[in-house]
Amino acid sequence: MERTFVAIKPDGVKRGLIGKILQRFEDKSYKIIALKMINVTPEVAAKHYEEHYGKPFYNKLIRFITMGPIVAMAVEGKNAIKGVRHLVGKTNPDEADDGSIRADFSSFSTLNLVHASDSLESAQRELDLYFKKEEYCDNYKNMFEVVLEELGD
Ligand code: FUP
Repeated sequence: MERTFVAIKPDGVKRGLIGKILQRFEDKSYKIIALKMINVTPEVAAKHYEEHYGKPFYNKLIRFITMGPIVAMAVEGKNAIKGVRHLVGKTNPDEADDGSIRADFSSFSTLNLVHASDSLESAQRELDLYFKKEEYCDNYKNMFEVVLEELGD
């Protein structure tokens, strides 16, 4: 199982889409093992987006992610990093596959509702940036795990 970091960005929170977005991950049998609403500080934002430092859209990106609360979560599942990014859709909502969160709910590149880690390394780095060890609640089985266990998998 892989763990990935997902955030519902301030546009998703402000637009009242927290429930609908969370539902997409639950519907796909991913397991939410940490969840909290937080205001991202400029320091955390800079660490999160350090790979984009100096790019033309960087300042706007930092202003955007710090403009209101986000919902941060740790999501677990089989091939979760690739699978969650597929559910989220391409960066530009105009290019995202139909049925993805970004295609269905957004039409602006900056206001693309969700962040999801793009590799195992980024996932670990981002999870460590947002969550302390004691904030994980992975002491339960979701239905997917229960069925797999019944199958003897
Ligand atoms: P993604 O992995 O799809 O979230 O996209 P990136 O990590 O490449 O970019 C992070 C955020 O920067 C995007 F969600 C939106 C913003 N961005 C722009 O505003 N313009 C760009 O050309 C690229 C990214």
